[in-house]
Amino acid sequence: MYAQMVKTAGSGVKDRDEMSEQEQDFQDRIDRGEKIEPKDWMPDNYRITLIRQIGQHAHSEVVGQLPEGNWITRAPTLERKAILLAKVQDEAGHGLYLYGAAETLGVSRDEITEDLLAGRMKYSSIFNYPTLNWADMGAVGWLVDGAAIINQVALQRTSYGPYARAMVRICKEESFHARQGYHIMMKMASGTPEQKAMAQDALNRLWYPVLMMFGPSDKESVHTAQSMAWKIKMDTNDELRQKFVDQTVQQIEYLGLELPDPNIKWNDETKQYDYSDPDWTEFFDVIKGNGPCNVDRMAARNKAWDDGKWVRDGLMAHAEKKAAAKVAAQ
Ligand code: FAQ
Repeated sequence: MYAQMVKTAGSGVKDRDEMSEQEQDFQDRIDRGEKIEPKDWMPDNYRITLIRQIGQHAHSEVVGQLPEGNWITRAPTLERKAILLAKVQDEAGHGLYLYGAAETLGVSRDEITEDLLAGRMKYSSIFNYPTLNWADMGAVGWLVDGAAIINQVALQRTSYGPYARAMVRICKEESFHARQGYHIMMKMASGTPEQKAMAQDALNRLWYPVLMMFGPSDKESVHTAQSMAWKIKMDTNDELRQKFVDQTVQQIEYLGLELPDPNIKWNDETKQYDYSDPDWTEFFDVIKGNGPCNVDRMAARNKAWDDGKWVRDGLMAHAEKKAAAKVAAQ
């Protein structure tokens, strides 16, 4: 459905004189900072861009449960197990808020899930990397949720009302997620030499994949110009990535760990840290399906979808039976 809509839509940022009167009015509303609501008129491409971004965001929350869910049974203490369980459950909730926001745009959750399972929609590249040990639970919470927060705090001001409102609650929960991750890192970095080495290794392995979460460099980003004109995105990919680096370097230093990139250096002129770009060839390869865990992640999502069919069918049959009984009673 979403994929069909994309095929029929045009693309490219329009100059004002190329816009219809209706499109100009719409752009004026955006420029005034008004929120767009589900029943308001909107250009087809605005709707499609939102379905793509919100849908992919929802899929990321759900697929994102897999690398951490894998560690629930192996958490080192009961307290850590309870925290991780609550966090992973929150991610399912985030998926639900976001699928709900996408549904206000005229697609059903089933349709976009089928688009994901058929490879027509993406989810965040980061979840195609493995979580090898307990230190990775710290690094995921700290870095992955930390990166997600930087992106999502800005999205609380996005122009589409249901998406912006979903982000408010999600950001509150994400901040708990990032803190529990950083707490694991603090414990490990101040633990035995072996624990500190595990924390360093997790940081080193996840650093570049986390930088990739913000998307390709601004030069390579296809959607940024139009999405920013419509305030679907509030900052460019590189701006958010820089914010993340500037915030995280000091956290790494506080932990007493080594910087994962020898080129990270404070730049007195720009008042921000210089850093090395991730390997963009690897990024494009991962989003094409060739990352270390893409096959496993999609197999897990397909299995969950197939195994859940009897539940969905049962609920539908029950709803139909109830509706028929109501009609018969009238
Ligand atoms: N992974 O033109 P752009 C989380 C694709 S939530 C995969 O720059 P755009 C919480 C992009 O879709 C993490 N694909 O695209 C959590 C496009 O391809 P398309 C998810 C990527 O949309 C924590 C193409 O590349 N967050 O982690 C990625 O303007 C722990 C060109 O790129 C969101 O989704 C990528 N990293 O900017 C859960 C936030 N980057 O669609 C569990 C909302 C780019 O044309 C555990 N999304 N692509 O086929 C956004 O802000 C934007 O969509 C960006 C990408 C910034 C991700």
